[in-house]
Amino acid sequence: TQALAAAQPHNAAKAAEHEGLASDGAPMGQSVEPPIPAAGASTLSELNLNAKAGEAAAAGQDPLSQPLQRTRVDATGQRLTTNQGVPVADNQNSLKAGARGPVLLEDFILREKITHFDHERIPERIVHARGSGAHGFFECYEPLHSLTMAAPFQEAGKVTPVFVRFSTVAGERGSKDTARDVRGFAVKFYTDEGNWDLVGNNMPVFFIQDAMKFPDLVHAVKPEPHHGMPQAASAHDTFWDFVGLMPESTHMLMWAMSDRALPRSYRTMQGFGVHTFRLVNAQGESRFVKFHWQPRLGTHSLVWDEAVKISGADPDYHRRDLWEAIEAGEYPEWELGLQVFTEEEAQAFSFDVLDATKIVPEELVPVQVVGRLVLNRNPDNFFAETEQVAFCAAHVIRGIDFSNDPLLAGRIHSYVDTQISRLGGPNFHEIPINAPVAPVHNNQRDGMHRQAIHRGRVAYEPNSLAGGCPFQAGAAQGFMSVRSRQEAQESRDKVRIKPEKFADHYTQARLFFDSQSPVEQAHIAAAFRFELSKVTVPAVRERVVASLRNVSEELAAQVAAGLGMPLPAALPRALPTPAEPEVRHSSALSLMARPGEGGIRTRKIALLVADGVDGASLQALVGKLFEAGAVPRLVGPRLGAFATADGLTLQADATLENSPGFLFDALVLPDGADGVAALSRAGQTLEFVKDQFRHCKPILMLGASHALATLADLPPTLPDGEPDPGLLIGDVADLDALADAFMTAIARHRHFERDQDPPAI
Ligand code: HDE
Repeated sequence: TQALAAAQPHNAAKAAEHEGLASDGAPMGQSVEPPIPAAGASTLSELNLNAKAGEAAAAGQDPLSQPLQRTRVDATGQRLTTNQGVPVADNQNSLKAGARGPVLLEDFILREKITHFDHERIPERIVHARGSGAHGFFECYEPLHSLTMAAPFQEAGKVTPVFVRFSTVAGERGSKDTARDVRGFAVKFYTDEGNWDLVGNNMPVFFIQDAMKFPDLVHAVKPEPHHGMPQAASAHDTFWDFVGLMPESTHMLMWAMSDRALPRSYRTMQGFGVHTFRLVNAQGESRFVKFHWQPRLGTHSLVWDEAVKISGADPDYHRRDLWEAIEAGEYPEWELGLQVFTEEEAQAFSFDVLDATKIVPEELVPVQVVGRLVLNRNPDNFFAETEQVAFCAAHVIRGIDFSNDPLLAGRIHSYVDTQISRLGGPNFHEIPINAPVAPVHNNQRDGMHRQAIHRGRVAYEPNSLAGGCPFQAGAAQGFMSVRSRQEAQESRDKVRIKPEKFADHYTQARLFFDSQSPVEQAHIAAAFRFELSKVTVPAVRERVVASLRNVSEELAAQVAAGLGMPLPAALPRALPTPAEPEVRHSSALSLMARPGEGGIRTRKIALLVADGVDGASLQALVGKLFEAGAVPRLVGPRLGAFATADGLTLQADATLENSPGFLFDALVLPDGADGVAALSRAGQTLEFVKDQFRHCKPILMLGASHALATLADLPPTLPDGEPDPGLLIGDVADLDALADAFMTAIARHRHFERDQDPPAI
């Protein structure tokens, strides 16, 4: 991984920069001396030897495509200047006529500073405003020549730089990370044949089938327009009113109400391209494809009560998690999987592959793993990179093509269009984070914020004055003029209708629900109950429950009971007798199906500390957890040093106040009667223990700390009388065995055997 990391154009200088060694790296300060004009200069501006003309760009080179290094600014050792490079002597006082006199209009330094500040904000994204990004690379496992010409898949071991942005959908830019929401999973591949953006989500289906409905969907889920509430939440009348009237959203609602809407981390969620795309090979043969990202760490989610609490204590929970993992060298990793199938196979499916509310079950078309994605560098600057990155569903490269999915068609239009207002004009492709590493040559010119300085007098094609350049790539270069062979043409009458199979709104919703483990099903029912309990209009609640009867009678009954309402009649179906599905149970749809590679790397573990605890056992545990790659933290009633019963001094890393229990994946309660008594005097300790228990996380109680279990009213066994495998109680004499059992319990993530609704604690 490190060798590959070093090979990345965006990464090469990172280590040196951090150590301040970037001598030939980022220019110090903003201004860079222009190079001497090239010998043999031939244009007018080159001949007049004006130093500003610079060297002619190397043939075929896009001056904008150099690694981001070219735009990095480092002020170390530099003096303060204005934007014009004029040194600023005093950055504290404006220019006045006398010490107590009026500020002078001529103070261009003050005016420049304030004016720039006044314009610092740009519009946030219409959707997916809240997000976090990172750099990395995609590595291909095997060449896929028979499937596609796409550049990243042409050689085993080929590495393509990427920038990835994860996001929530509904909330504004400053909203919390742990909202119940779909997550965006957008990947920009800087391939040597141009940028390819795979702009996906962490759920493989969508709420609607046709782009025509997207503005309606977004207006319904965003804060209600009259009072601007609620923020980053779908639990309100307008959202449920809309989806209740759009039965096609039912399948996506099952995903959105599942724990997938509450990822533990961006690092532990899957990603999906959602639409059916095409792969096209050098012969122009195309096959359909669905894209899947599978996290190496496995899939893991929060529970709702925990997500709500985290949103208060750390609204940046996912952003921080991604940042810290990368800074620690624990590079997040996913494998790319493809489901490839032919046009003929698709014709025979019981569902329509052009319908973005349908999946292709993995049991029907297996997922073939073709490469891996590694995120190994945090951005230098949030605004310049994460905020200004512009993904676009229309950015495909040769070898990748669209299907006729009508939702995708709208996206092909929308992204470029929205960037023009968000990023202030048509030249946003020149912003460093968006500039391809492949050369860019065309006759598009000018416009707001143009940076490239195009040479010569020809800006049209065909031309003879510039030798016909830039010339059409054409078939001779292997770029086909027919992008992909299409299926047999259907009737091309102009119609505003849907294909027949789009009308089956429930078969796959049922497949999803039936494929969940009992605890996941219970969480789905609880999520519907919670969301609908926030709806104030009873008819809206009823319509949704009526629709759920078409998915699962059991689910509908549970939700109705939870809302204290009688079960309404089932909603009439658009298609009374849908086609028999090929797959009725797909274990791949359960989060439990992907436990990951095991181990406890990067899990955050709290060890409570106070004066009088047993120090040696805590120290030993910290060492073991650290060795296993976890992140142990000593949490005390305050910061600073604590004197342990056995004469050690332990420093707290965090406090019960600034780092509540729900921010950790597991908890250790220490031995030492005095220490336990001190901890129990702080009210937060019992909340800490209760939250850990309620969220089904592992707890290790050493010696005297068992008293805290009693104080917190923890049930001594599971509801069925069996011992709780996530609750480890023992004496420090058995520390080694306890530590091993604890780490095994942490590796399991949660101990849902203990999950009860309503919670016992
Ligand atoms: Fe998007 N979507 N979308 N979307 N989408 C945007 O583009 C749109 C859809 C997705 O981190 C916008 O740059 C339409 C599906 C992600 O910057 C906008 C339709 C999927 C991101 C837009 C959809 C997505 C966006 C807002 C229905 C999963 C964040 C700002 C036809 C496959 C990218 C922007 C980032 C962002 C339009 C539906 C994923 C308005 C019209 C389905 C991950 O252009």
